[in-house]
Amino acid sequence: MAAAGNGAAGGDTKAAFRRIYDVLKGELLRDPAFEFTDSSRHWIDRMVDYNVLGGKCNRGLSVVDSYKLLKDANALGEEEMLLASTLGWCIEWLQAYFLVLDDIMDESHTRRGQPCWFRVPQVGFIAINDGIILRNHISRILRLHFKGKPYYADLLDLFNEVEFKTASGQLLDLITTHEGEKDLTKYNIGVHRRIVQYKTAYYSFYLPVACALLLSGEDLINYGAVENILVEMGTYFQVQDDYLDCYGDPEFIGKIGTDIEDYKCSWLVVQALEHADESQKRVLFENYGKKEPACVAKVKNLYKELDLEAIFHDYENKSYSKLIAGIEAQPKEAVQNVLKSFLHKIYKRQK
Ligand code: GPP
Ligand code: MG
Ligand code: MG
Ligand code: MG
Repeated sequence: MAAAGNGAAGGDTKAAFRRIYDVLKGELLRDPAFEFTDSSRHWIDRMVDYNVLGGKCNRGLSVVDSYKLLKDANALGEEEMLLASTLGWCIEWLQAYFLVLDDIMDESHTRRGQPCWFRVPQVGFIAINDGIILRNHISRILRLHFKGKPYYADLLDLFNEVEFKTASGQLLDLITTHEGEKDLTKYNIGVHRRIVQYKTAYYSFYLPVACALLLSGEDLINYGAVENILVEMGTYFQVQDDYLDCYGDPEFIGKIGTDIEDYKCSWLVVQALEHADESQKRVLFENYGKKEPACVAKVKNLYKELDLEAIFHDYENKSYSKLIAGIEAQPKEAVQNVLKSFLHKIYKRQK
């Protein structure tokens, strides 16, 4: 059997991973549901390319890398690579589904360097149904490639559970931001933590490693401590996302930040509230959550005055040390390697 892929997320792994995308998309396009008209098949083809591709694939590739580390193998056999990559792509599909809908809810403009899918002419609210189709593609992929495996039921349960957690986090994110009830005094680090753990950490960090564990024949019940570390890592990742929303270069991160305009309970506004004096707080109360560029500029100026950049870099260093200490307390070396490899993918990321 040909060995596919070598090294953690090396070029070969990426290319082999990418090839599996074409296989999976081909299978979905051959679905009897799209036999009747070419236009429906073309729509799905374009919609899937537009929304599933173009990201960093950190989540998807982490399934492959984690599986390799858990098996302590330099390379995977063809069948193992197919299974691990397929699960990786299921997470990329899940991410595409979330992003299509999140961009509508956040009224965002760009994603991965192109207009958000719902802003593409002739798409509009069809994007909502496309989101539902992307979600259902995951169940079809899992059925086609995993039905009959001893861990099939656990996989379905895992995806369902993680989707529920993410949607619950999205709900917290959205209702905390509720129009008409703007009250910055309710924003604090505890509220922020709850939102980001649910809306980001489970699907972005726990899910890839949990998929690799199930593939290795492990029972997730024995990995509660690993779950906790991954949720912490995901929290750090979303703090970076909040930071980049304001300080990232839109050209580079591929999206224009909307957190200030959207009145989000972002890590930055929570820090600003913690460090501001009374008059600075007044600036925040008067300008946060308003669409006018002048109001956004006032908030950004205040962030500068409070040197939130330095506060963020300090947070970043401390989070890293804490995560490494937690990882090194894990009894299994292979598990330590999985967690470290994931952490090093995101530490000090710029996009
Ligand atoms: C990221 O929040 C959270 C998600 C993409 C989860 C969405 C969940 C749904 C059930 C739709 P974000 O809005 O900060 O992300 P970004 O900055 O990438 O828009
Ligand atoms: Mg959002
Ligand atoms: Mg968003
Ligand atoms: Mg964001």
